[in-house]
Amino acid sequence: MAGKPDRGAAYPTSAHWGSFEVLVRDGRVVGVRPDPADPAPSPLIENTPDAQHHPTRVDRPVARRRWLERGPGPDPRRGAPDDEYVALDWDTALDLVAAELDRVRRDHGNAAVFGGSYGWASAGRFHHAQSQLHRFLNTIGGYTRSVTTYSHGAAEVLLPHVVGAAGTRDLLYRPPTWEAIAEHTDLLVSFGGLRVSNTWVSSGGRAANTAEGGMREAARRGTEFVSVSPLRDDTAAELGARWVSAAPGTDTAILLSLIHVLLVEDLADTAFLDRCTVGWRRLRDYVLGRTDGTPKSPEWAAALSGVAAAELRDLARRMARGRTLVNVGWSVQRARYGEQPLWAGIALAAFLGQIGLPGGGFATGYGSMGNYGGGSTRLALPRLPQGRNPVDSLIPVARIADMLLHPGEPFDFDGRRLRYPDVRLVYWAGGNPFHHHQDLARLRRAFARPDTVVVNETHWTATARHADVVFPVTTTLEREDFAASNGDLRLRVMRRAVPPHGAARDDYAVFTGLAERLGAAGEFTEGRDARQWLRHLYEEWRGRQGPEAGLPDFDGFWADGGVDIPHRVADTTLFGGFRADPEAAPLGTPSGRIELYSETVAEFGYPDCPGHPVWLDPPERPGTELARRWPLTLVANQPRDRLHSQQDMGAHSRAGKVAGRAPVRLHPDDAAARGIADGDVVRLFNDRGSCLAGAVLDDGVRPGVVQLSTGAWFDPSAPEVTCAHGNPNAVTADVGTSRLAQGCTGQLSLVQVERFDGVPPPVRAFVPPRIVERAR
Ligand SMILES: Nc1nc2c(c(=O)[nH]1)N[C@H]1C(S)=C(S)[C@@H](COP(=O)(O)OP(=O)(O)OC[C@H]3O[C@@H](n4cnc5c(=O)[nH]c(N)nc54)[C@H](O)[C@@H]3O)O[C@H]1N2
Ligand SMILES: Nc1nc2c(c(=O)[nH]1)N[C@H]1C(S)=C(S)[C@@H](COP(=O)(O)OP(=O)(O)OC[C@H]3O[C@@H](n4cnc5c(=O)[nH]c(N)nc54)[C@H](O)[C@@H]3O)O[C@H]1N2
Ligand SMILES: [Mo]
Repeated sequence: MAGKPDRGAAYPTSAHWGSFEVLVRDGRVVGVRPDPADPAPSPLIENTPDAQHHPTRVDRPVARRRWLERGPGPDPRRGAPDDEYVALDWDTALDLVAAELDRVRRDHGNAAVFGGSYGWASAGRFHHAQSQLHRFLNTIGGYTRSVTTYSHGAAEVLLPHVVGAAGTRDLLYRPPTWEAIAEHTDLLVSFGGLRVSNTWVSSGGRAANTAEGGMREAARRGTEFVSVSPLRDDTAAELGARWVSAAPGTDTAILLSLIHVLLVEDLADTAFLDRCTVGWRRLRDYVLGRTDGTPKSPEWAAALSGVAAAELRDLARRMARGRTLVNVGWSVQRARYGEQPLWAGIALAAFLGQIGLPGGGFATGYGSMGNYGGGSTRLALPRLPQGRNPVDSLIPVARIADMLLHPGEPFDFDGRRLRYPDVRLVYWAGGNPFHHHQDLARLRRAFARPDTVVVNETHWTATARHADVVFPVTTTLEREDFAASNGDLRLRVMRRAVPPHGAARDDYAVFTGLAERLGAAGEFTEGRDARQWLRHLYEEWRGRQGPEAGLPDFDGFWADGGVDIPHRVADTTLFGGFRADPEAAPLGTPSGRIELYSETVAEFGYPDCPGHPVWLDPPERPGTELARRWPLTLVANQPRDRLHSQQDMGAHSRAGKVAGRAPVRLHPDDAAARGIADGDVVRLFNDRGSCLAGAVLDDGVRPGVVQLSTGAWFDPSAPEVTCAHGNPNAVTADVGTSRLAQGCTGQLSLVQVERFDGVPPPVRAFVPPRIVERAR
């Protein structure tokens, strides 16, 4: 038969990777179509059809056989690849988990329930898994929570000391738009590049991907770009950026040397420094070597970074010539001593005297997320209220394994000495720690400790496979919601496109079921079903926008498929008001000024984060003792082909695999020295662990660097390697940025790479576990 094939009905939807339509036939997603309003749709949407109906979907509630038979308790076999699960009906599964929550809170107190549950879950303002979990746990007495993020944990803790809490919020959530950069910025120097694939993603999804076009437009209108990074393709070729290929982990040295040049060549803006900062003379003395005998000169930085001294000198002079923006990407702070490049970056912008000028100064996040530079939202978006957590126990998010392995032990965090709680029950919904955490072999030992692990999941991730009870939950395509991210252009309706997979229920239904059993249903649901919550959250948000916004009521919004978001802030000059009058508009720091020396931080007495930015030599860096055995620096950055571990089984993600494994890029010289050819299976290893990956030779990778992005589903099924599939967290180090922020340091570690000879073990990540029927 001629003519167009039947592509099915189209349903608009939103994911963190954009707004698009799914095409549905006979209750199945058969394709996707980009939103015509999106100027640069992300290819990540191509993963959705396969992921939606994949055999790894969890289709019914299950419990681990050993947990069912032996009862709650530590279990070193938790997560064993050959573990068996028993299928349960919903009532039985909910009864078991409710009883276990009750036992733990009664016998050990609510702090023994860890509900941090970090992760990205899915777009959608109501069915947000973490919000649902936190709200539920708050109705039953609270939980130990986690604070800060894997994304920019060092920034969240350090920056309030340097520019105050409001200044930190502005930096992270209200940066100048790409439009403002195009208008004002002569030179944008970005540490960590401006990776286009990272801008395909915004937390909560975005109506249109405007970042890619924004960068191009700035380049067209004359903004010049410099990309300091170990990878040439960290910045789009069309921007014509100068690539400064630097050894990873040495940005602080580079930044200090740029300040050095400004000082010795009399290019520093001392009037600005006097008026708007405190402590600059102390930093100056350190940079000039007066305090430690080591001038932080371009020659000094060149030896560490591999960037020629002449190039650094030239860069500093160029920066002082016009309107310059210093961007420190989040990757740069996701490493040991990650506080330092942020602080040094602000210091450089201050020595340039550019903070508070339109398109100038300091920023952190361009190229890290799609909505950064895409405007901001003045009034909070609709959000499920989470209630109040009466438990004050907390951990910095990336200290999860330490917490489970060291209950009762003290740790430092931002000037406080805290103790790890004795956690008995871990509940995860909407995150994948066996994707996101470092040193996964250690995390497996940590997950053996609690009595019970409960996971709500759409798919059989490695985290679900470390759970004692798994509740199958719906994907966004199986429920109704609406989506928007900070700075978004539109609040968009997400229609239900297909029926729930198997027996899957919404997270909301799971927690309603548990709340009913624990006598908290009234408080948790407030008598609303999901549709009524959507109406309620929308109307509450509409009320806050004021009548002048002219927003339709819920029925109108739902029928139209979305509304433009009012009160968007399209243009901001960071710290403009402060610069104009520091007395009248002080920052929220103790001095009211930008603190290039912080008395507060100095008094914490942390050798790994003293009172002003300093160069601290990380243990895992080329040239260090460890580098004799592990000579290559692994850059574990964000994957181009998906979001984190989500939809790794999708067509687009699969197409990027090499020999069925995650692609690892290395320089042809490093490959040749190891007898590695393009397409070979290779083994990355150090003392912590090992993983297999598929080699890709690329001279756009700095020699001495290998790049293996995160997100290949962790596969511990082969005894000879920690992960057969290529999850870099098999080899990364589980250590905080410093005692100040305790942020994630997964971006950089040292490894050796060798060709894997012999028959590589199969990848079993996408084979679901064995599930047996319950014996009667
Ligand atoms: N080595 C190294 N490690 C890193 C990083 C790095 O740079 N290097 N980066 C870190 C960063 S910045 C981040 S943000 C983290 C990301 O880590 P995560 O956010 O944990 O990664 P995701 O794969 O997005 O995990 C989300 C999980 O939620 C599930 N999910 C989706 N929708 C729903 C839902 O509606 N309900 C429920 N219950 N579950 C759902 C998905 O199936 C998926 O398993 O990784 C960190 N890890
Ligand atoms: N497609 C896609 N986009 C994403 C995500 C995803 O999973 N997939 N995740 C999202 C999330 S949660 C976050 S937090 C952001 C993260 O945003 P970023 O942290 O900015 O992203 P990364 O890709 O980890 O790192 C960007 C680049 O920094 C460079 N780099 C690494 N170490 C160093 C260093 O020491 N110095 C310098 N100068 N450069 C270095 C690497 O070459 C790397 O490619 O990305 C978001 N965007
Ligand atoms: Mo992140």
